[in-house]
Amino acid sequence: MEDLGNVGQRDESDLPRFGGIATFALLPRADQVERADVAVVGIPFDSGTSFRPGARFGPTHVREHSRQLHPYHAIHDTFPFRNQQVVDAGDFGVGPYDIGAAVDAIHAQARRLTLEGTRILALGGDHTIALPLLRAAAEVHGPLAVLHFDAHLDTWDVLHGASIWHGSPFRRAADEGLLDLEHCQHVGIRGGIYDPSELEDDRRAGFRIIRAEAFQDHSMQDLADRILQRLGSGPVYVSIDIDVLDPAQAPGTGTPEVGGITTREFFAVLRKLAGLNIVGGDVVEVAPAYDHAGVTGLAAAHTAWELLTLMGLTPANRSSTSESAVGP
Ligand SMILES: [Mn+2]
Repeated sequence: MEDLGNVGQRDESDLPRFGGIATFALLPRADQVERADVAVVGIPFDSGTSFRPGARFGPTHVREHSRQLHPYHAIHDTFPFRNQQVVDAGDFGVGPYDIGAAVDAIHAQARRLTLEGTRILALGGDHTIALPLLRAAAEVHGPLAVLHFDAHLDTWDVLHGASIWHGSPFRRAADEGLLDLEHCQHVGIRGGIYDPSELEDDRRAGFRIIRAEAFQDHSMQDLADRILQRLGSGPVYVSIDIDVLDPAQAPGTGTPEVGGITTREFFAVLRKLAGLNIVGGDVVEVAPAYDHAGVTGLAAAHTAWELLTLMGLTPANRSSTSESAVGP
């Protein structure tokens, strides 16, 4: 592989992986390199949560459990930190009291990065943060195909008088014209709904649904093929709510739902999605107070690494890097 001069993970010979301050995957900080293709940012905000709070502590928890992520991805035969410059850009500044002000603050900080050509992988935070991130990404790329892994639809309208909360980001995004309504896909849905009209609303917001039960009835290849067909070749935003996983594999989250998918199923499908034009993404809803032995932190950190790997295999990145960087 051609040496692109990108700075990768901290050298282990100086300090073991368990020592030192934890940037995501022990990657350089944004201020340690000249430019970034992808910035991992933490967004410590959970005031849009409808049930158990605590996702504001997610970014720190995920970083702490990302120390064991390695430089080589064996399935894709690629080095995700070598074919693109990935940095940890720290946390966005965001206050907990005013959801509207917080969303504006996240948008302003995300916009600064996206206008520089840096793609964002955000660590939440609750799912509210997807709305300002979608606004920033759509401003650069136009309407987005959203690939959304979650136990819940998150296309609901108003709750307790709030139109912006962690159950509404994709409804608001559709209303604002940020989504490509022909190319959005939910995966892993199984949460409770009050009325079938919610499913009609969801369809109008541009989504089709692969429920969690489909992982029992279909092969991983079939599911990946359906996803790829639905998303198409335009710009894709990947939003991952850690509650898509079964609570046995990710207990540390705000609105757990039993009957979820496993990390093995999840990664099997994710790894069949190379070639998508991923322009941004998030891993949200990690609430460490409900975690045990770092199980959720590890799942989220590894999920972010899988997503970063896919971002390194996007068509734009492939054309600007060596041919040998391309995985299967
Ligand atoms: Mn969600």
